[in-house]
Amino acid sequence: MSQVHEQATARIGFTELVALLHQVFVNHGTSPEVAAILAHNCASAERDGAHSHGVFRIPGYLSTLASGWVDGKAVPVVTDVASGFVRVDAANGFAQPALEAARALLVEKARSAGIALMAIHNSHHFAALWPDVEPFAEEGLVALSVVNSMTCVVPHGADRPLFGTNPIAFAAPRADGLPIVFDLATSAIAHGDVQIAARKGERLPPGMGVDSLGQPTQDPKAILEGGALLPFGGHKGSALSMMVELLAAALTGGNFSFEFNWADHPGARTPWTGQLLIVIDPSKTAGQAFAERSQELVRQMHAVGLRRLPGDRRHRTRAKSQEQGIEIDRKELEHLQEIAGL
Ligand code: NDP
Ligand code: PYC
Repeated sequence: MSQVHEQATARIGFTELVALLHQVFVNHGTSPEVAAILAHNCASAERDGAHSHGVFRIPGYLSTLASGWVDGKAVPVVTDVASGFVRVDAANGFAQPALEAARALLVEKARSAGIALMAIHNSHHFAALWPDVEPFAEEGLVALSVVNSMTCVVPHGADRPLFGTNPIAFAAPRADGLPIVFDLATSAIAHGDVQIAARKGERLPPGMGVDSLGQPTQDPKAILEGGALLPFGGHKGSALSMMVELLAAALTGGNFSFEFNWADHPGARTPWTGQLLIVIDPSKTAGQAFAERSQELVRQMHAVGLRRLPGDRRHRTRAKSQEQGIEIDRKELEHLQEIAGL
């Protein structure tokens, strides 16, 4: 007797996934404008295989919206502070619509002054950071962004958690290829990946976190249930994480990762913090030469044997998704269709 097994995964086009997620967000309390930005962001992560911040995040977005912790209809307030400084109050909404609201002004300032920064506060960032910087490099600019999250990382040499997972993302144009982009948590592993490992019943590599007694553990559940993460690279990652707290919170006017209390909002998942972006116009120093110098650096890296640049895996996955559709867990897709009301 032949048995028909249902495929565990399905494929969906990027535009279709964006439309689906847009409907999900609108059905759960965001404005159509915010939904469009979040849907594009989340679908981009899924398309590029950035799974810890793709559709895996949807339940977290929806529970945080339902809890009233974040305003899904917030309208950001942009202030033109100085020749190289834009401030955005995200009005307790998501960070990406705040970035979008002031993006054109930031680029105009960077092109005029050579450098400009955007300080976003009163914002919730629940996504990968590379989508915030990569588009700047695609238009010839260098961009750096940092965002702080929620207390779950023990500073190097300390006993208890204080820092967030605090990612840093960087993007630079290069002459004959895709921009150079990296995006990394300053914790040894992103919180999202710990959740995914716990869900799959997998153990983590050594050195990622500690249990509730402060003892090293490879059990993701022990980290999530009263334990904590460690910074990557000991004192070095810890210093970078501290820098992110200073730039993303102290400088922007946002909360430090330890400063907000979501206990009164059961279901809240999104860190209420800040984000800093610095954008540089390299044509001010080197004309077109910067992108050529980037290309030369990459060439030399390859010449000494490097096979994988940061971003390569993501762009390979993107190309495959564009050719074959985005591969997504079938049950997850059916659930999204259900909550989108399709
Ligand atoms: P990874 O450790 O998976 O990757 C970090 C960077 O290194 C990526 O640019 C990646 O490129 C690159 N990379 C990975 N492995 C290699 C390798 N062997 N050789 C060369 N380059 C490599 O990311 P993290 O786990 O640190 O972070 C995951 C995501 O979580 C990020 O997008 C981050 O923004 C997000 N995050 C968001 C937070 C928030 O508050 N919003 C908080 C913390 C994390 P590639 O992508 O091509 O693999
Ligand atoms: O994966 O560490 C993480 C994270 C925190 C907030 C959003 N993502």
